[in-house]
Amino acid sequence: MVQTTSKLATQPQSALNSTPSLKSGSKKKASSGGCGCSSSGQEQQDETILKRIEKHPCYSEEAHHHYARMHVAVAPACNIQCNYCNRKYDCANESRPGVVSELLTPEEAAHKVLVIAGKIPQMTVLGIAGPGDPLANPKQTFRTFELIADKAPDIKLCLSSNGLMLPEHVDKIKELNVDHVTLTINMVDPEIGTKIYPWVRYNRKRFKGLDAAKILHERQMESLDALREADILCKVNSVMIPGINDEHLVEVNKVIRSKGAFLHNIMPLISAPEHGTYFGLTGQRGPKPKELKALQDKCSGNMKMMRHCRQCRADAVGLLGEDRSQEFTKEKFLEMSPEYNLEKRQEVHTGIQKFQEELRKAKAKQATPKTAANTPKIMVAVATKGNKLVNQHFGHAKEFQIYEVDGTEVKFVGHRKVDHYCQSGYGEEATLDNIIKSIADCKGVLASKIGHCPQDELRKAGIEPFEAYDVIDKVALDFYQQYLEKNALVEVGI
Ligand code: CLF
Ligand code: SF4
Repeated sequence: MVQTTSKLATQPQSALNSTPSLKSGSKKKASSGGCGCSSSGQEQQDETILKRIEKHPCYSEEAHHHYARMHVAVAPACNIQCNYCNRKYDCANESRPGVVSELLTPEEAAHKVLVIAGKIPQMTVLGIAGPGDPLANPKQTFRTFELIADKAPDIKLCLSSNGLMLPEHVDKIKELNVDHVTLTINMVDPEIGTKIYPWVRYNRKRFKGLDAAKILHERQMESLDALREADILCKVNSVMIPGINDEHLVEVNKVIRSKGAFLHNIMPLISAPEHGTYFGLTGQRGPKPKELKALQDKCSGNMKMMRHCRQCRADAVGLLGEDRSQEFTKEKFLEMSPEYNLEKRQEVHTGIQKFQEELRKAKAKQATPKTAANTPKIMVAVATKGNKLVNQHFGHAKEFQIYEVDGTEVKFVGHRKVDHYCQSGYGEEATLDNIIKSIADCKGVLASKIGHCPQDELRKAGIEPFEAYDVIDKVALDFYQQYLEKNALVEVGI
């Protein structure tokens, strides 16, 4: 076992909350364009887009380690029926099924945002994602955005919709400066749509079967066009439903790409009888992590894939991997005073940016480990509280981030939710079994501390425990080197 600690890793919180000590004198690397020209229009465009997403934890994988989002549940109604939703719970197009959020008025929502903007200055994005469809509730949705844009101008506004009513509202969305819109598109073939959507309400009429799916499909395609024309960044969520649209999502990916979508988020169907949904009651299964990854890999050559989605609730608060919504229930936040302070927030964001710069420099300095010619790709599970660091005890992790490592590159590929092992100071055997099952495809688990008992059990399952407190990339590469040596894949002296 190796214990590593760098200067960078010892000061993440100070870097977030005060002016960091390292100078940021390095020149920005030109992004790699195919022609090698450093000032092409394409590069300028890339830079502009990077600027637009750099603080959005869903649109930028990098940002999700440092910045938080919050949702306000102001939109109860919906205009379609999805077979994975029973309308008692939050919209399953952006949420984990089975969750009920507290409904707010736009004024209550604005108060909540101003409270949280002060308490969690890393919160940079306000999303409206339910509990129904935001654009089936345009009055509440737009009133909330207006109030926030007026009182908290540095908070980015984000919207998620099934797309049925988006073409009518795209001008208003643009006018309010909502720069990020998510559409949930599960099919581009209405025949497949009939297996997902039993009905759609459009122009005050309810349509069923193929008619319903055709209307939804046409409106979703119009929505993609409208968002592209309005230069609004569009992410597409697709729910992967094995046996229904799993193979078809490759076609969906091609179509949305051709229509200018920026990012594709293929999410697993979560289906259980207790959710009372059609799919839950008929035994429709969700995909296994391996199946989901295989599909994401298949689509990744075509466009940017989102792999860090946490299927959050309609009143989610915090970093994507944490849920702080219970700290801000209606009862609690109505008693709190708004502490929004633009200057303080900007100070914290500058601290985060400097810390990110330090991380980039540390990564650039890092020597590439010695590797043999055909080194294998392996997966590792990481316990982290954020900041892109291995900085959490194994027993405290409620999820593990999963990285693919090949000796030179450390790539985030997903996460696995678990019950944390350490309950009131004691390890739970059954919980450990479940954790081991959920990370069974990983060769190592990286955490700041791992108890003796779980270490033994992890080893028995072929998962090597590795203790460190440092930048994830560095620890993963250190582990990889040890893994290769142990498996005699490195030729001595090369
Ligand atoms: Fe919310 Fe969605 Fe905006 Fe993000 S969530 S409205 S784009 S601010 Fe993000 Fe949550 Fe996944 Fe959605 S992790 S469910 S993708
Ligand atoms: Fe449920 Fe969302 Fe589908 Fe409406 S769009 S039925 S709220 S999952």
